[in-house]
Amino acid sequence: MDTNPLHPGLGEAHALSRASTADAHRPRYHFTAPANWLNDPNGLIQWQGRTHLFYQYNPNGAFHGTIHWGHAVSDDLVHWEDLPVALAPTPGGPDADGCWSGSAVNNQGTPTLVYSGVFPQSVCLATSSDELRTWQKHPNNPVIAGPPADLQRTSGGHFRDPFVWRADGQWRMVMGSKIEGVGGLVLLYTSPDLLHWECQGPILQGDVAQTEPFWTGAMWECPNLLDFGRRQALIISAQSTAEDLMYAFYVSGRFDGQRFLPDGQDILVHGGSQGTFYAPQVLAADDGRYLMWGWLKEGRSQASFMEAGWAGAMSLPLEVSMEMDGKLCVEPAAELAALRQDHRRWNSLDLADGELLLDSAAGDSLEIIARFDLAGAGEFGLLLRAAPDSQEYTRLAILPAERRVVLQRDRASLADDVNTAPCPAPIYTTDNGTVTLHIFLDRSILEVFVNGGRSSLAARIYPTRADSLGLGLFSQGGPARLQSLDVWRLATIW
Ligand code: DQQ
Repeated sequence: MDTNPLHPGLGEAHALSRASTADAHRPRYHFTAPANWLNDPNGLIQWQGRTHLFYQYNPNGAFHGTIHWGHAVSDDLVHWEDLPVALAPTPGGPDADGCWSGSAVNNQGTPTLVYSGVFPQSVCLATSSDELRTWQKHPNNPVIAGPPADLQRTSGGHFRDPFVWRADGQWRMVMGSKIEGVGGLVLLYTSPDLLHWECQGPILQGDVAQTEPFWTGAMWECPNLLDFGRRQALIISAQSTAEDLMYAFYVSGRFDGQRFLPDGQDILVHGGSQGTFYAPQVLAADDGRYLMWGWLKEGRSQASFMEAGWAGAMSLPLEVSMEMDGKLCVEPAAELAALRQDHRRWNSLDLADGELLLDSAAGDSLEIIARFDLAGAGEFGLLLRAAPDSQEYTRLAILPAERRVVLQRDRASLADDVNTAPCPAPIYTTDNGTVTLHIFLDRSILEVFVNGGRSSLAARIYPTRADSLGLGLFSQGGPARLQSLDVWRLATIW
């Protein structure tokens, strides 16, 4: 096998496979690893104007195991260049079983990764002296050997995903943890130097028995703290069991430096009961925006993705903002407009009961902005990846009476090992009776932003037929009115 210098052990063929069109499910403008397994985004940092994305990566196959940190860099948030794998487990070291998730900081000019060693779960450091290209592990690792003594037993040793920032002249860090039988925990630590840490206790604790308005699971992973000035937000990924990663949610409220006092919460990006968008990490960008990437899980069997040779994708670069009422909005970053090609527009279409395929806008790599009147009976919306004979299609339906958007996947794939459960997302407010769906379709990925990102959803679909490319409109149970429809084909980033 010829060797790819960036990814030892991988052949050139693997490295080039992202650019190939042979695999009909491989995204064209979402970031994926050159091959094999990818999960959480890690270590997001901007350094000398470039954005670095690290990610949980298994170079040994398309399955979760021997977790390394993959690394890529971008000048524009959209196109990525692979860099050498940043971290690999050290036999006999605190990360011998994997370099799990963590974050990156600029420590007085020294780029520093703060990551989870396993097993036992601990906090480790690595620094770079060649502009983030290669990384040296700190001789004092682990800098935190495990959860505080009183949590050692009750947490079952679950203690991971350091998220570090600087405030008031010290380093602060939140960690994910749990108390068995009680719920998830976010722990706060402080440090003068990233080496010596003091636990300040939990800032927020979940209730595993509470299932409304949604269940927050038994273990909290990948906490992020966002500061919007008057208010703050914690983004948390909820795990029910080690095998069952559910979804990311947020809690908004006030963080007083010791405790997080919540006054609102919601799912961050919807995706049905087995969510797709998970373990997001937020970057406080140089230009003041909060940018976010999440892991888009696979929705097909392990046998299928192992056969494909790759698993997992990053979400688009997303911007997170907070409304006056504490609600978080998630929108695609403006930089994505650079990918737009072949614009088509339709204005003022009255839809009778039935379907209308738009032949000039077919494709599997599309950006779509559709504005509908919310008034109307029954349900209406878009058909995506539709075969000409309707054997396969995905429906994105607006249900006005229920104030919901539902991604209906029961006909999305003829394969029998894929998740076809419906994905609902709420319509929170209408803009003058209009509902706007901003949709990114990238082969097996769908990301949808409703009314300026006041709610959003992400899902995976796996059409089997090469001609499942149709884009259309439908109305069922009454007429509907489309105010406008904009469609672009999006260029590939590879
Ligand atoms: N993924 C990492 C953990 C984290 C989990 C392991 C979330 O650090 O808790 O790959 O997906």
